[in-house]
Amino acid sequence: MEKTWRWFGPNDPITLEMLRQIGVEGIVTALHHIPNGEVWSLEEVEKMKRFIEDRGLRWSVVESLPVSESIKYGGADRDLLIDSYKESLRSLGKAGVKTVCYNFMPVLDWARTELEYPNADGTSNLYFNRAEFAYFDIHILKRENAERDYDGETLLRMKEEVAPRMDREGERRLVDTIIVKTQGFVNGNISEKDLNPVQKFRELLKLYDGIDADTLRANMVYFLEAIMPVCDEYGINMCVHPDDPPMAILGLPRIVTCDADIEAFLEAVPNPHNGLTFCAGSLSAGGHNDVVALARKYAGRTHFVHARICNVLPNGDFKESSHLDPRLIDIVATFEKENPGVPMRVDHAPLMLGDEKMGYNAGYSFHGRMLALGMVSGIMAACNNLNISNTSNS
Ligand code: DNO
Repeated sequence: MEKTWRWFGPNDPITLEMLRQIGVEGIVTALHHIPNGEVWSLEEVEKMKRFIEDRGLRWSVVESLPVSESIKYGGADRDLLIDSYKESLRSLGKAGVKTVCYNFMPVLDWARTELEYPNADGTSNLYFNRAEFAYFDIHILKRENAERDYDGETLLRMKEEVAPRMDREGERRLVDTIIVKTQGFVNGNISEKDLNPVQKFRELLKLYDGIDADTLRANMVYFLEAIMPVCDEYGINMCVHPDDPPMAILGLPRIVTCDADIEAFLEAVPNPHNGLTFCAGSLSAGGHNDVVALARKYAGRTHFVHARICNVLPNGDFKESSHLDPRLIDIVATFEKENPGVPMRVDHAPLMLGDEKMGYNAGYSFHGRMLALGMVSGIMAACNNLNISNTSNS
């Protein structure tokens, strides 16, 4: 796999010069300064590409070219927004940047309740506490009938463990984590500048009143069919990011959560440019997914790999596991065998050795990711040098 790294542009405190020193080959980035829905001009794309190439690297993947909410819920202006999307794809195609990651998650991109969950060794990780999430949904967002979406055990834990320790500061922190810090830098719906993020979030949720999974799926197919001719013309590979976590949340439909979902969108638009971002971490956050088997099944339709993996606890909480988790070793071996040229980036590594003081975007530490990249590079080298490969499926 090509070793890539998510870099947030010229203002990222982690510089391209630093990345060259640690063995990064390709850059994953976006034109973060352009608001969602606006066209990425050829000039802007080329400027970013030059910036990267002048420093001895290449722009391998766009993460993300965001899909506007209106395209997802099928708003009146969706065709106009799809036209802008196609225009941005043309700019990327002309500049030769040909792998584009996006997602089709309504409103909320990825969800965590804690950004610095302490590990025994002094590092910290991202964590999803189901009972805290239920508290956010039921007591902060006050979503109608929200209780119905949680099992009895989670509701009990919310009442007995979470509610007694929640105060104004705890609630503020939860809101900040769930809808500001994890979202601000990835999807643009809510930013640090919003004074009342909860109210804004409620309004965003309302856009999806009456939109079920089938409608969302039809809207995704509509979008993909509209953009495929541009992808064919320029050889652009689209790769949808799985839903994180891979299940319906906050009453919103989610449609890239499991084997059947992946099969459905690949079959609905059977064009090789319609593919998957194999985010092992997102898929493994649902106990229903056998992520190792999914890698074997979909390696050929994968255009981009996110290397990380989660452990789901018996109560439904999940946390990031080590990049040396045996499942991840198996997945890396699969891709090295089945799709060796695919770009791969490590993801959601721990905060360690001073990372926590640097104000990095949540999940995007330097030392933690550097260590993770070292681990994954080691797995790759072992697979290739010792000729270890997954033979169980061949
Ligand atoms: C979180 C990321 C996601 C991802 C988008 C792709 O850390 O993996 O935000 O970039 O869903 O569109």
